[in-house]
Amino acid sequence: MASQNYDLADLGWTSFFSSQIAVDDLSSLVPVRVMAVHRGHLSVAGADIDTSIPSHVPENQQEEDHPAVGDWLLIDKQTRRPQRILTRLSLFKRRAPGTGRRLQLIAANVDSVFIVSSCNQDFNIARLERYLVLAREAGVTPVIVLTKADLAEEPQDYARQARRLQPDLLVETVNAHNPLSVACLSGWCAKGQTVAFMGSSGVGKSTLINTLTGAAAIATRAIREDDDKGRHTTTARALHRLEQGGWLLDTPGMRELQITDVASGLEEVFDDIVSLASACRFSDCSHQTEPDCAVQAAIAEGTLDPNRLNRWRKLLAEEQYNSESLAERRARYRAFGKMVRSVSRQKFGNR
Ligand SMILES: Nc1nc2c(ncn2[C@@H]2O[C@H](COP(=O)(O)OP(=O)(O)OP(=O)(O)O)[C@@H](O)[C@H]2O)c(=O)[nH]1
Ligand SMILES: [Mg+2]
Ligand SMILES: [Zn+2]
Repeated sequence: MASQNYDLADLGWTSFFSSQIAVDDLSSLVPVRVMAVHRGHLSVAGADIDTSIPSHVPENQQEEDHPAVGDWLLIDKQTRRPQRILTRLSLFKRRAPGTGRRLQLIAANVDSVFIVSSCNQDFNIARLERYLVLAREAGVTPVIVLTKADLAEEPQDYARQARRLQPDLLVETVNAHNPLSVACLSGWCAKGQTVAFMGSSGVGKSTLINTLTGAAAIATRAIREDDDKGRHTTTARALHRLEQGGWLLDTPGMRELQITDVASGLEEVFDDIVSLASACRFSDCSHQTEPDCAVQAAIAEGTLDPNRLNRWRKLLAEEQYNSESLAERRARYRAFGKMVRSVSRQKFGNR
């Protein structure tokens, strides 16, 4: 980040954060915003502060207690050690891929999110729904940004499909290289506002940020795209400053976005199915073969797409699996083991 003197309001500081600090705190502590998270250190900015501090986190700390990009921290004026993370206005997180499947923080204190996809084979309704669930859960306004409109025959076909996902959903099609084309996005990037960019690798997140900031500051993928399959051009999460005062948060494309703790986000994005389900005869209807199932009735009438029902089922199952604590999962397995033992006892008798 270019070294400049911002005041706290420039950085997105509001009464939501100032109300969390006591007068006593301010004698020894000072608020800073996390601009970028690197291995072992954090770039932070505050009033007359633009520096790098160690990101040492005490052991046994929950993942959510780690600083994420966008966080507001109170740091010690003398030692510069982080003392406290202020309560977040919003938080994006996912279940990291791989064996540990630990929680991974993506961004904090974001006001809106640009869900970026391209008008080509990257366009995928299920993936858009997944990001939408995350945004609604975080209470952040989503805007679907469809890039590479200049390369598509009928970019409006993609926009139409995206708009069908939710009533009132904001959808823009752009050529990410063209400043006039991306001008439609500047409304979300006003002073003190933070916009996160999310979407698969290669869709043009960094290109969009370069065009919006008017600088070719961030590396974007070179032209020979096919050679680069699966390689991420952006590797860190960092905030970039806009001339007009907003903050753009670039993130690396995520190959796997496992959702967790998003029950209410799911209900919002799929509220059509949820409200149908409330009219089913059985409150625990599985919407498969039960009589008087309002969901199956809507499918029969052609008002609900069966694929949408399947996508909802899949996300719901994933959400439940990922959100279950280890203790809950053990209890479930134990109960299952007990049930199996009792069934085999009834069947075969106690031998
Ligand atoms: N013609 C055209 N090319 C685009 C557009 N948007 C992005 N590109 C190109 O697509 C490639 C990938 O863009 P990037 O901005 O690096 O993609 P990214 O989303 O930041 O990718 P990661 O950092 O890997 O997550 C680059 O070669 C861009 O020039 C667009 O709207 N039109
Ligand atoms: Mg990038
Ligand atoms: Zn039903």
